Amino acid sequence: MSKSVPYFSPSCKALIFGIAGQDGSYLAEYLLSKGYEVHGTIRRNSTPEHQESRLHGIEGITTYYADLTDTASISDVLTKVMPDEIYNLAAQSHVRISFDIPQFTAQTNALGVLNILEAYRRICPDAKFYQASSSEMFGNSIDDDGYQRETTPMKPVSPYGCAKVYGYNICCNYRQSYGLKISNGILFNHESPRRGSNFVTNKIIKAAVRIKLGLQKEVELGNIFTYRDWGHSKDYVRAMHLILQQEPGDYVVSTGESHSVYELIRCVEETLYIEIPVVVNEKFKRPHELQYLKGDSSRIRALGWKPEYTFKMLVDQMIHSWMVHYGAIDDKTPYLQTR
Ligand code: F7E
Repeated sequence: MSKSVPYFSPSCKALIFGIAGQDGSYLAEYLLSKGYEVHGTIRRNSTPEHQESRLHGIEGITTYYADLTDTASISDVLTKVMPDEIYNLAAQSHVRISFDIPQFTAQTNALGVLNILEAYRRICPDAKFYQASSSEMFGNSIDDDGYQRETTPMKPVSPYGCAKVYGYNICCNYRQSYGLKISNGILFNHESPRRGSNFVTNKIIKAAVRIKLGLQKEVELGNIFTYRDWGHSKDYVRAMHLILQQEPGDYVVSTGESHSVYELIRCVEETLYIEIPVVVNEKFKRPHELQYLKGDSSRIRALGWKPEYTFKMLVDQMIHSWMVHYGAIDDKTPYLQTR
């Protein structure tokens, strides 16, 4: 254990809002490995087979139906669990879709945070609270040295970003007003084989594997000249936990490396020895685009955190996962033999 992480009791109880998501499922595994008792909320959807698909094979977690827009469900789960640590990872997380459903996005990503905070300060105010804040809050604001950091002004360019800024600010306000142990992780893009396939990394990689296997001819994309700082979700859930072991505060979590969507396509092409024909479809463009993200994570790195996955390792792992999914290789095949 790194020096900066104080001792925490192995009987610690964690409650993860949004446990069935990419980050929720990795965080559950990570906390279980540290001896936590792990509880989490899931949201009802019409295909029960998919509801907990990322949680299959994770033993020892307890799940509850709850929704950030349903205040009674939040109070109920907090009262039942009485957690030591609360992680709010629940959100409408797709930026382009937030332009189609802006009110739902605000109700969940903005007022939903307030709903949890209000219940938490009444029911279990001694707990620590982590809020999943996002680099999308910065919009096109960049410091002179080309990075975004904790002090960079927030100028969001999407309904998603605007709602996340509210979530961030209300967390800071409740920390100051009520002395609650609330922290924000300002996470830059983070991906994995568990990423939804309508986010650009997994959409491109899934299509590339299908092209390689003769199942698809091309991929339809929006703006491929934007830049993102892509890390691995597994590295980022370690950061979430580390943040809650500190004095309450706000931390950027990023790799500090930026690649364009076009560079990602080139990297996948070179790894699979294929060409990926791209058809631009306006449907996948956003009315207002965030052009460039590169995060300075010095503050959390000073606590001993650093990413273990490189961009290429992330891409290789995601390719491998789709190759296994389509039966082209078995899961014992090493990544470098996916070609
Ligand atoms: O888009 C471009 C798109 O949807 C990345 C979420 O986790 O990270 C994520 O938000 C870039 C954008 O992620 C397509 O225009 C081109 O410039 O994978 P994405 P995102 O919008 O950056 C932040 C930090 C969050 O907090 C969010 O929750 O790729 N792009 N063509 C496309 N994007 C998608 N999805 N689909 C396309 O066809």
